[in-house]
Amino acid sequence: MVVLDGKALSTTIKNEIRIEVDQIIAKGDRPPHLAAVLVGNNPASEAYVGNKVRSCEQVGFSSTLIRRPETTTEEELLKIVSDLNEDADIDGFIVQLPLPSHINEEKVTLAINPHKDVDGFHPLNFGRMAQGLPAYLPATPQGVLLLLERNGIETSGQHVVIVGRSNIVGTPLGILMSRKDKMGNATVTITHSRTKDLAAETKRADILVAAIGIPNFITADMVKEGVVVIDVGINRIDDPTRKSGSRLVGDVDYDQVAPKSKAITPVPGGVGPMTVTALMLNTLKARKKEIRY
Ligand code: L34
Repeated sequence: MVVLDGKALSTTIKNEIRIEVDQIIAKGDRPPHLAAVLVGNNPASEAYVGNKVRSCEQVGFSSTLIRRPETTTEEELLKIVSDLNEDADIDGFIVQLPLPSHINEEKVTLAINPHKDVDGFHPLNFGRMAQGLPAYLPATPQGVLLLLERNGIETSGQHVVIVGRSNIVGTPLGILMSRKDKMGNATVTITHSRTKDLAAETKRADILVAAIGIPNFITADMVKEGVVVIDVGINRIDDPTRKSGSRLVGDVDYDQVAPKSKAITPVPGGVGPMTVTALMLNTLKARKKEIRY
């Protein structure tokens, strides 16, 4: 069994990005600049955005964190988005989700200039991705593909079973892995809460992706021997033995499933750091205006 170490790989890739940034600066150009908008005080969002800002420092990017209270109106947020769209010093930006319930996430996403949409959440980027055209790819699916690629895991001809159909993970990952492209050419099954016999589906997976948001949902009886397991879930559960009172677990029961797996991602330290690193790659692409349309 191989542990797919997302934390170590993200350090490697960030060092590669750093070399490119140093070259940009050596030419007398400015480094890439990412902005992140964080509305409210969701502790998970705070941690994720904190990791993004820290990663910017590690790769030599400029970063701007725009924090606004939970009470921010949709109109105020749309004004921030419009200002970032106009700001020539900002190569790309993200609005961290989820947003407070009084703000329409779809409206905010649509307001982002697709050329600065380093999250790849704008329908224009999503549609272009689905058609195999140059586009910003969403960070978590891109991070998963990088983790597979850099660990020499073949996807062509493999049966990939994805549990979860969200707009930011399950659906785009299914599209990317079934496309005729690098890290594609897989036969993809997308399963969800209405799937009739879930275990029958997951047991057929050569590569199983869990992205449902339910702690320890995938158990040993649901996978075949030799499966590659990608655990996208990050769930905080109570643990009185920790001084924080809690710990992070994935959607996969790691202790049970790992012994049956050929390779498996840990939580934390698996897909999460790769998501952040994929965002750094998109921001570098934005600085280099690599995605043209
Ligand atoms: N706009 N909203 C927007 N873009 C995104 O790409 C995200 N996502 C998801 C939630 N909302 C978003 C993230 O940034 C999930 N996500 C994310 C980012 C980083 C990590 C996990 C999810 C991460 O760094 N995980 C660490 C542990 C972090 C902790 O201690 O809580 C890990 O090792 O898995």
